[in-house]
Amino acid sequence: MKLFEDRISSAVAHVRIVLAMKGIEVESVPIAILGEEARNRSADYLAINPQGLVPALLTDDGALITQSLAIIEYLDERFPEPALLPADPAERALARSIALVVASDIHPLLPPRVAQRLGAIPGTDPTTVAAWNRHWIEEGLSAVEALLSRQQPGPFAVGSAPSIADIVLFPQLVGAERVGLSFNQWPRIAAVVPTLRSIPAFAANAPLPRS
Ligand SMILES: N[C@@H](CCC(=O)N[C@@H](CS)C(=O)NCC(=O)O)C(=O)O
Repeated sequence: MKLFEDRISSAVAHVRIVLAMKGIEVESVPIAILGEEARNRSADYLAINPQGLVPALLTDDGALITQSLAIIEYLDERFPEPALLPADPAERALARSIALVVASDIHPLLPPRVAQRLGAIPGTDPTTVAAWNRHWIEEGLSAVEALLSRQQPGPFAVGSAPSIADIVLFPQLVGAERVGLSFNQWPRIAAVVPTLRSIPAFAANAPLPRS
């Protein structure tokens, strides 16, 4: 399989963490998304992912899969161990809810294309974009904290093993730290961070800093 990726991307980190958890090898195809080297909008790459976003996965059967959650669901179906969802139906739903808070409601407000568009509005400057990012991360993670607080504390976001909730949350937490947010305001989130950092599949696949 081939993974089209830029390691600064938190959506790529979702896929990388799952590949590492499941011990799946892929060929990496770098697709830079920032600066002069960016080629995510090239005609060649748009033929692979019409959205011009990373990640995309080309399977051994020739299927092209876009969207990190669709990719990790595909990987989970093809390589079921370890499972990415808890066994209990209510816990499965909560794990999916947390993943969607991050992937559908926080992350889409933060990527380079949004920052570029915001920065191009007259009267804005880099501090506007930084404040925008902090605001949406803070609001979204506060909702995640409230969801986590409805259940018994544990070493992971939901249940007794790393799930899709941790896989999608962890890269966002790395991003939150990079914009200077402290986990002190979110005790339940703060409690899972050391666990996730201690798991090599997570620690080795955090999104790289944007240089
Ligand atoms: N919902 C998509 C989001 C993909 C996405 O936005 N990727 C970002 C990097 S994290 C990207 O390619 N950005 C390029 C850009 O914004 O121009 C997913 O989960 O795969």
